[in-house]
Amino acid sequence: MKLKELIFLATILSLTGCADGPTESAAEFVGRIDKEGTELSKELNAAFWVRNTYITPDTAVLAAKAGERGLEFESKMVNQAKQYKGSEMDSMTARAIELMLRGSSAPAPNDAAMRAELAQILTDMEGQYGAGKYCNTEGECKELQELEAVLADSRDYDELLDVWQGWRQVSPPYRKQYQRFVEIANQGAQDFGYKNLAELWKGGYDMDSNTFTIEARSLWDQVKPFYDELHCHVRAKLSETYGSDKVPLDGPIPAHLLGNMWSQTWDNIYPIMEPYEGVASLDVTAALVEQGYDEVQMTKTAEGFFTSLGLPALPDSFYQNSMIKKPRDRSVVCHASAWDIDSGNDPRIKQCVEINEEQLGTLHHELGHIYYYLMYKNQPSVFKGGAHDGFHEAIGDTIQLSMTPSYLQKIGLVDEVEISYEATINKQMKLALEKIAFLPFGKMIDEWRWKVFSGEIAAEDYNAGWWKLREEYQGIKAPITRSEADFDPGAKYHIPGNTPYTRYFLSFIMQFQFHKALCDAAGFDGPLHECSIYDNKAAGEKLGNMLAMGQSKPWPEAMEALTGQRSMDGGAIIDYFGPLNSWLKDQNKDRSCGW
Ligand code: X8Z
Ligand code: ZN
Repeated sequence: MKLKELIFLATILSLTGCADGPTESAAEFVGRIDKEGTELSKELNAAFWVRNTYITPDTAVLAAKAGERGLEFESKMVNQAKQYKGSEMDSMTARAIELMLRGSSAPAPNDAAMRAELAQILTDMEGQYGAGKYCNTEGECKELQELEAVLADSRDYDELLDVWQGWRQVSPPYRKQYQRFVEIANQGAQDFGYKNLAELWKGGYDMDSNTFTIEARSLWDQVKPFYDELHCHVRAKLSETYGSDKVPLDGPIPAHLLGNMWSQTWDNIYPIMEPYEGVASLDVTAALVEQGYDEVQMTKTAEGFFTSLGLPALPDSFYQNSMIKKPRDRSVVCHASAWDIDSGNDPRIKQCVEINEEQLGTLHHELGHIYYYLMYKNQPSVFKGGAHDGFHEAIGDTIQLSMTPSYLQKIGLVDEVEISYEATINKQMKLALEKIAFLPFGKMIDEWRWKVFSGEIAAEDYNAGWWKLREEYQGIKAPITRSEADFDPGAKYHIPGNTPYTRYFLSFIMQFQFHKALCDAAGFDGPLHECSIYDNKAAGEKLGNMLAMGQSKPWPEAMEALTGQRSMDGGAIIDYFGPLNSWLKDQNKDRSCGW
């Protein structure tokens, strides 16, 4: 090395403090990051919020710049945190440093130009998705929510196909950017000390990444036989509806017939699947519309469940600052989200609320995030987070499992509650089409990304790799020929939005575990699917105490505080659906299942 280079290196080292070791104690470092991080995140959130609720070239500039500053902060923080590895410190400081070293979903590379490019790409991809539209040959244009409504309600094979392929035209323009994102974020992961971004993502669960992979796989193995029964029955019914030339009885199901743009939940085709016609058909959407619910009332209904448990009312600022109605005059990112702005003092949701049952469910989901924010508000900023990301996703959904017919009757959304075997099977079918159908989808998205990040799926094979996993896990297939000119993974929000997805798979399993534990706490004695914890303060206290822990402790401790178990377990979801599982086995006994 030449003298000039040596001097340069020495200057850099002394600037970053590497040459002499850390200049502050580990506890002082954590305290300083807490303070600086809180300040910075307030500012960055402001920029990202405006970007998400007002997509223009100007807000892209603001958000990308903010993102760049966030990445710079992260990069410095991680490089400093590394210096404390192996030093003596109290357990709380050690936990804080461990969490810092985990990095984020798009970890910052050491190189400043790469950080700028990363922030730019992420801002741009999310914006393109958010502003996406499909204009058909007649020149009629539809936004995502309108296209989703066609997928949900139409039973016309060709019309479904048109919107299915139409929405997928949004993503090829950012396929190249995604490829570049993978390169840069992998560099970030390596700068943090991981092999690649997949290893970093899998490293966020208080166990080594291999153990986590095995754990997630074994949860899937636990529930797969039930999924296979559901798939078999749904395929048979769709074959009756569309004909066996369109839906052959021995292969995967065409992906546009399942009532959802991504075939991730299938409850929209419940009318085709209803086991006992007309029994206990609860039309919550009709009740909401008839009773003139608006967006605020829908949100207050969801809030009412949380407060019935003894959790606090939402602050006034929540209603003032949230976006719960789709603006008419501009593009926004409609994909629902919850925001912890100003460290628990200004929580907000962003959702293009429509007056229907599904959106009421999503409001509960989002408020689950909001109540987590409120309950861990007094933790230091590094501990503000779910015990793991699946916990954060599971809270609102756990509450939804308590929205039983009796609860809906209590709040005036259904007239009378029918109690019979047939009513139970119908109710379980509707829920299984949402919760069980989702499981392989929840699992495969990150299977794809893990392979993309590790290089097992090459950039030239993004689309083929995607459909291979769609078929393997979900037993579905693309309804028309796809090629590498397409970028079908990119037509799902979480890919351009870069939100890890295994969290939802875990959540869909754990929410039944949580529901069971809360029903026990409430002293409920009966079949799990009949339990509602509405108005029960004992259950609320148990939930609130777990939420208040944030991520201050490894997740098995939070799990134990709530359920008494220290691991994730698919037993509760299988138990819950016991009656439907037997019913499906009986229906399928003369069918040949599998694909
Ligand atoms: O993205 C979400 C939430 C926001 S965290 C609306 N969900 C996943 C999805 O829509 O794909 C909730 C369930 C799965
Ligand atoms: Zn969520």
